[in-house]
Amino acid sequence: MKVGLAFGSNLGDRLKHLQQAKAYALSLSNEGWHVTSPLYETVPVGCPPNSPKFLNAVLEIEFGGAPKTLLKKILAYEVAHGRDRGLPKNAARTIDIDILYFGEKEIMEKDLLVPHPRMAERRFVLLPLSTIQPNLIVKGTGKTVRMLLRELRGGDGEVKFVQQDW
Ligand code: PH2
Ligand code: MG
Ligand code: MG
Repeated sequence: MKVGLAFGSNLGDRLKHLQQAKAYALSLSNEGWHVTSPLYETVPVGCPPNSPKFLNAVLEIEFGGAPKTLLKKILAYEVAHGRDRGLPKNAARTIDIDILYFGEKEIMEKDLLVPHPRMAERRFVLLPLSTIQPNLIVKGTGKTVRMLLRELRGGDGEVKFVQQDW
């Protein structure tokens, strides 16, 4: 199944955290298949005051297992790479990996909502995603990534291109 993952880091060596997470995601993907967005620097959205800026990117992999299996692996990876789950909501983090979509699946469980419930409102997700999946229809909205991005008005924070390859 084609799986979209969003990466974010705003603590420590942000680029290194994203690069390591990408290597991990590739290790989960069938034959290492993947498509990667460029890297963006983004203003924090819904984070505590004075939070540092993020680096964000998205990735698509081909995952053969179940969604819950992937979720467990991701959460374990985050904790093993310095993520402190005891901090307040949206506190600065070394690495955040979110499942954006999992093929065409719709999952509504208390620990896993797919597609990601806030992806349609987040420029820091939609802009990177539009570089790899502009015509993907986001379930629940009936709209493509490109349409959702166009509809976003200001106020959702700045998203600046950093580099193509990372
Ligand atoms: N992640 C959040 C909350 N706010 N803002 C930016 N710019 N980038 C993120 O990755 C991000 C955020 C929750 O995970
Ligand atoms: Mg997140
Ligand atoms: Mg997360």
